[in-house]
Amino acid sequence: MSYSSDIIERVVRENPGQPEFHQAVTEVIESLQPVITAHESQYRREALLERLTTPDRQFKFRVAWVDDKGQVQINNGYRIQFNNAIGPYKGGLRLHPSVNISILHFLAFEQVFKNSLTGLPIGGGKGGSDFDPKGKSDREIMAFCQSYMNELYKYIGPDIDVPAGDIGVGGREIGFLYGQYKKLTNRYEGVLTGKGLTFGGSSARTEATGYGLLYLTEELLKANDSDLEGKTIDVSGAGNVAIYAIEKAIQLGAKPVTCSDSTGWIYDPDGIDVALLKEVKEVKRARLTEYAKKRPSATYQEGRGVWSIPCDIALPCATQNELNLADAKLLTANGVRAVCEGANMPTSLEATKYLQANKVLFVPGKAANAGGVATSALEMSQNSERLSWTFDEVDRKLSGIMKNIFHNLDEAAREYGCSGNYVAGANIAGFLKVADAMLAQGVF
Ligand code: NDP
Ligand code: 2IT
Repeated sequence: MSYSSDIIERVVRENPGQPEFHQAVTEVIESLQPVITAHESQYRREALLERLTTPDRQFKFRVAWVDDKGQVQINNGYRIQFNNAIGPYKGGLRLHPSVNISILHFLAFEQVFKNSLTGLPIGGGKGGSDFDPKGKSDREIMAFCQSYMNELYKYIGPDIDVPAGDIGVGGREIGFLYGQYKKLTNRYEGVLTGKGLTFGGSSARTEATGYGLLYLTEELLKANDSDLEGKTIDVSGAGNVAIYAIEKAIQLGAKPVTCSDSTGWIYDPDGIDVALLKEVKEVKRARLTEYAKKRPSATYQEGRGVWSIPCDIALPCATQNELNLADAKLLTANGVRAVCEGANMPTSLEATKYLQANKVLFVPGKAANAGGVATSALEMSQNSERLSWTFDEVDRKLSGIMKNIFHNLDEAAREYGCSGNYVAGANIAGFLKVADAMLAQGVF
């Protein structure tokens, strides 16, 4: 059996019942084939891929908190420290009822390659809880965040592990988490990113993932003799990534016409009104039905359906496996030119293969959404030098980083004989740096 198949089989055996983790590992290991073939005997002897697919350590703990009725509630809290070969563990915290060890393993594993692609010195980690923030009061959110940090603070630090936001974790939650870390440790330091601008946060971190997605998409189109001007875009999601992807797409001359949340979706042929979307989602924390009520050109439908709207570019920005084979076929039949992932692994393996086989330009999340964590790394730099940079300074750096990422993965794909396969390019470029650092640092 090949070394690659051995590794995939081992991960499945060692991590039963973890389909998302198996999916992420399969995608990466299959596309690393040309590199593995070239170094097979060394990698086998060093057990490099076994080590790369096994987290350094992981924590699971009880999170108890009191709800507004005085009832004690219990959730599972997690933090996975996957790999710190090139820098301190870095990655978001997800609060969603679906959170489990499979989802966190996949996210932390992907984060290792993504963080490497940014060119900045950050390793990979991820954490979170099955706590559901929907419908909770601010006090309940604070009670949960404080209790979660009561355990998490033991494992993190500005040179150890630096968490940030993800699904269900934005500025409000990071503020509560930071306050509790400070209370417990009596230290004022850059242990979390995505902080408020008055206490060490970076300008443009809120916008960074969505803006970065569009900077990369623009570069991808440029390299393929096209641009964003006048292009119709399908976006899914209506959270942090989706909102700022829509905002930047409009600024760059494109027309995003859809967005979605977990209960329904909007089609707005006049183009999404991003100010209204922010008001509904960021200020009122309401459902998308509120958007449709205030916007005569928009229609709202229950369930899922954004990929049925013909478009030039699709940007999945909600969650994993939200774009399946049937969606990929429909998008292709409707003439889609490019799919760039704003979310982590939103496209199923079958859908990815179908899009690639049908010559749709496809950039995986670990490259396309790396602007968020890259800007988090810029926040760490600012915290270390106890200075803060202007919005324009950060935004310029972000744009440069995203362009570099695209060219690095484009070149890696060419070098290894799979030109235009940006999945392989991203995995190879991300992997080589981490592999080199692991081999240089010896066996552990
Ligand atoms: P948010 O919590 O801000 O928004 C998530 C959006 O996706 C919401 O509109 C949510 O709807 C919708 N959604 C639909 N179905 C689901 C589901 N099954 N599970 C969770 N959400 C669902 O999260 P972000 O925008 O921050 O994250 C979106 C994606 O981008 C995730 O895959 C995340 O890992 C990834 N990402 C985020 C980065 C960041 O900096 N925030 C950086 C890089 C990647 P509803 O409101 O109804 O729940
Ligand atoms: O998936 C991701 O890259 C994030 N949620 C952002 C992580 C970070 O540390 O900013």
